[in-house]
Amino acid sequence: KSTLPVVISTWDFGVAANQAAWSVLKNGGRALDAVEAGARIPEADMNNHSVGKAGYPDRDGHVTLDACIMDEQGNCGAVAGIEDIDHPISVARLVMEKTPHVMLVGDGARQFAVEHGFKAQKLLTPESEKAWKEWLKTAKYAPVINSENKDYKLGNKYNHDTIGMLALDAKGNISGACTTSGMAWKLHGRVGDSPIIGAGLYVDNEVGGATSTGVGEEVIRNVGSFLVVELMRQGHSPQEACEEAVKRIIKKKPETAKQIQVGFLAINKKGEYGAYAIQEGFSYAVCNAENQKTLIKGESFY
Ligand code: SD4
Repeated sequence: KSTLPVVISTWDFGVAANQAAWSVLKNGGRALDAVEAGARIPEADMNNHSVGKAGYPDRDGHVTLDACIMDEQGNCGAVAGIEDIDHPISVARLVMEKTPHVMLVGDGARQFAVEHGFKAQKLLTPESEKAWKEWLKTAKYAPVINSENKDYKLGNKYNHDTIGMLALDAKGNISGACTTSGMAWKLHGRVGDSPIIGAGLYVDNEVGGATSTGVGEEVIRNVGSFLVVELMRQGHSPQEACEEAVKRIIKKKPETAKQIQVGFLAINKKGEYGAYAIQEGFSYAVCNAENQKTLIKGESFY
């Protein structure tokens, strides 16, 4: 488990994303470049309705995207509620590298992206629009545990959600990326955990990195990814740290936790990794020199 470089990412679609990250890592490339390249894959995937283009819209029909990125030096950048821009992870990186800020939101983020050469385009696809109109008939906002959970099968590429990715490069440096269209049918303006440093993603190059997926409100409440990294700092393995963070979420709101999904994924400096979720159905992908397309069924509390 300790071969470097290595890249891990959430859900089944992480397998394809890892391949793009691997093409950077295998040539001695930087973890930061790897996670950006990897996160762009589901962002561009038209069959993926939870990340980037073709993501499901909010209650009012706007596709609003959230993303963040963090490197081995503690540099970080994020965008939240950005519209019309298909690669929010790359905008987040530009916020990190070209501004003195960490996060841009809404119109400001969009404007910044356009100024840096991103093309404004409609992200709502006819298919997503149709699903939204279907939802409007009842307009019941109830987060599903895992999208299509009923039919959950490992290897079902589109069974979910946010992509969180963590890479450890040949030099031993860690970076992470997280990108999503957020919970489908959310209130306009709602921001989840995914663009929030410490919640959806955290990297500390002395210790390791962590990322999350699922109902962002519970992750924010517990500063989830930061918690996982701090637990690793205290000596826990990535697996133990993810388990402890999930248990913390359950302990704080046991009734809520029964109804929702939250999953954490973590890696440490040695390249050991682990994951844990509240509910079954979580999966993550691992890619290193020995095995490029590993997909692992995440353990869960329930
Ligand atoms: C959010 N964590 O916006 C993200 C989306 C997700 O299951 O992973 N949904 O809360």
